[in-house]
Order: sequence, then structure tokens, then C-alpha cells
Amino acid sequence: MATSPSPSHDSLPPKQQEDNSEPDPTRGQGIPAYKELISTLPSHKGWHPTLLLKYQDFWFPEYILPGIINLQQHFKACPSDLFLMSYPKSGTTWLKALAFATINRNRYQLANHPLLSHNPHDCIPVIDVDFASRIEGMPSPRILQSHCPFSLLPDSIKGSDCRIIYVCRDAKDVMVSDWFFTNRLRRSNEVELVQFGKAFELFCEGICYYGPIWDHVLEYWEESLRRPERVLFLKYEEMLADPAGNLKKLAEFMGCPFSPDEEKDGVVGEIVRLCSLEKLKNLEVNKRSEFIMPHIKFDYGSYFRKGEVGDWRNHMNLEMALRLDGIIREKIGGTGLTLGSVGDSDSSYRQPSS
Ligand code: PAP
Repeated sequence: MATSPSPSHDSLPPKQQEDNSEPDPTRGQGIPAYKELISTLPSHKGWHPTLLLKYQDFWFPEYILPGIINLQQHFKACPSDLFLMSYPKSGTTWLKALAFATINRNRYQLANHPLLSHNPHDCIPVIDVDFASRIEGMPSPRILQSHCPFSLLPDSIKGSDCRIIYVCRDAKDVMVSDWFFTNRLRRSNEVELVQFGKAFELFCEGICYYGPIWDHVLEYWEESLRRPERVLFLKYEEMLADPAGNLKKLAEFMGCPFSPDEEKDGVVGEIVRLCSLEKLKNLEVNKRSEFIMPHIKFDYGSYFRKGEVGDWRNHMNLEMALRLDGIIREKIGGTGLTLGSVGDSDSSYRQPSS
């Protein structure tokens, strides 16, 4: 970490635009809404607070899809860009905090670190939404984040030398995390809560934000096998088991490895502690703030919950868990990728309390 006085927080992108206005039929969030194309797509009520639209084999919330199409059609990557990619609820917020703290470690002192006063999502822009206004003037290398499936990325990302870091997580824990997140969103937007069983069914059908998860994960996995020097594939469970080891791997991949002196001085541990769930969850900024995407109110607290491996055991019965494992196995079996299964840990399985 920096030892000289911290400069201003000039590596932060401008805040996500808030939009409370009435829907404008010709615009998304400051971008063309691709209204005609979108009107032809299959839709589903799903289990989130907004309608889902199926576009190029994946389901997107209707307020995100214009941003995805815009990204596909107009985004120009720089070879030095670093992309943090994930299926939602797989460790995105944590990865953003770790990457931001690591790349800026000589810029900020711990006592006055931007992560103490900004949510990680405000430190690294989400390019699915409205990239133009948020990334202009960002210093190189730019760190950008998206949940966009690999197959939908523009050629300027897929075909360039920029690096991608993907984090995945056991689909059962993802589903449980998403269910809590969604119901928190529904509650704060005064929408009726969704039952776990209904959400589970739809998740198993792949009908969920950026779903199906198996195709999302598999696309990045296969790309990481094809181009390991350009795509780093991380697992949330492994990061929890060895945060320092995975942070070092991340730093090396990002092109800013920790020096022996930094390791001796405990910099790795400082970043791990700064970005830990306990630390971030208890910060005022992450307890209180809210932000508004078009017509949906979010709160930063909803990004921090338990952060445990195997929380699915408290919510799914064994039959459900085996069913979801079976779907995942069928889809990704034989690829060398595993995503956690009941068999890995069934000695600790217990029925959820009803
Ligand atoms: P997003 O894709 O909507 O940004 P994401 O950050 O990927 O969400 O997922 C949230 C999960 O990561 C939550 O898991 P849980 O519901 O099972 O608890 C959240 O608690 C966990 N999480 C958030 N920040 C951290 C962190 N610093 N360390 C570990 N886990 C974290």
C-alpha cells in the first residue's frame, strides 16, 4: 500500500447515472433502446422484479438488454483492458474490490482508501449498462466489469489481447444467493416476494438473469482452456479457501505481481482484509446507500450477505440439490470443469429447516 499521502480518488469512474424518469420509448439508459429488435424477442416474467428477454440464447433483464446490444455493437476494447466477468452472484463484488485494491495499491493509503467510502461497484464500471459515460478518461489499464456471456462479447474484446478474469461458483449457492438478492429487491420495490420453489424451477430451466448459468460458465471455461494466458478462470470456493494465494494469482495475471518486499511487508494480507466480506459489509457506505437503475431501486447492502460455501444446504432439500447438480453435470460433464456437487460434501448435508 502507498506510504505517501493519498492522492485524490481520481481513478474512480463517474457514478452510474441514476434514472428516475418516465420510460422514453427511444432510449435506454442514455443509449438507443433497439426497440424494434427487442419487440421481437421471447419474454418471460421470470422471478426477478423485471421482465426477462431471450436474446442470442441467454435471458436478460429488460433494462439491461439495450446495454448488452450496445456493448456488442459499439464497444471498442483497448489491448490493455482488464475485464472482470461472472455469472451474477458468483463473487463479482469481491473480485472487483480485490482487483481495484491490487492495481491501485501504490496509489492509496489504507486509512483513506476509496473502498472505505465507495461500494466496489462504484470503483469499477459495469459495461453492460452504459459504458460510454463511465469509462471515458479512465487511466490505462482500464478495469471493467460485465456479466455478458462470452459468445455475446464484441470482437474487439474476444479478438484482442485484453485479459479476462472470470469467477464462477457452485450453481446451488448462486441460486440461493440470487433468491435472497431478488427478494430484497422485490421488497424494496414493493413487489410481492417470490417463493423459493418457484425460483428454483425457473433457475433449473435457465430462466434467470444472464441464464442459463451452465452455458455462461462453460463458454468462459472453454475460452480459458483455449487461451490461458488471456483468460484466468477462478472459483469462489477456492478464493475463500485461500484468499492470499488467489490474490497473488490475480495480481500476476493482471500484470502487477506482488514483489518479495511487498509480500514480506504484508501487503497481500492487507488487501485481503480490506476486501473481506466482514470489512466491506460493515462500512457505512455499504449499509446505507441506495441507487436507482431505470425504474428499480437497489441498495448496496444487498451485495453482502453470508459469503459461505454450501449455504444451499439451508434452503434446498436433497432432491433439489441432486437435480440441479445433475443438470449441471449433464451440461458441463467431460469438459474438465466441476462446479461443486452434493457428492463432494454430502457427509455434511442436512435437511433445511422448514
Ligand atoms: P453481483 O453479481 O450481483 O455483483 P456478487 O457479488 O457476484 O453479486 O454475489 C454476491 C455474493 O457474494 C453474496 O453471496 P451470498 O448471498 O451467498 O452471501 C455475497 O455475500 C458475496 N460477497 C460479497 N462480497 C464479498 C466479499 N468481499 N467476500 C466474499 N464474498 C462476498
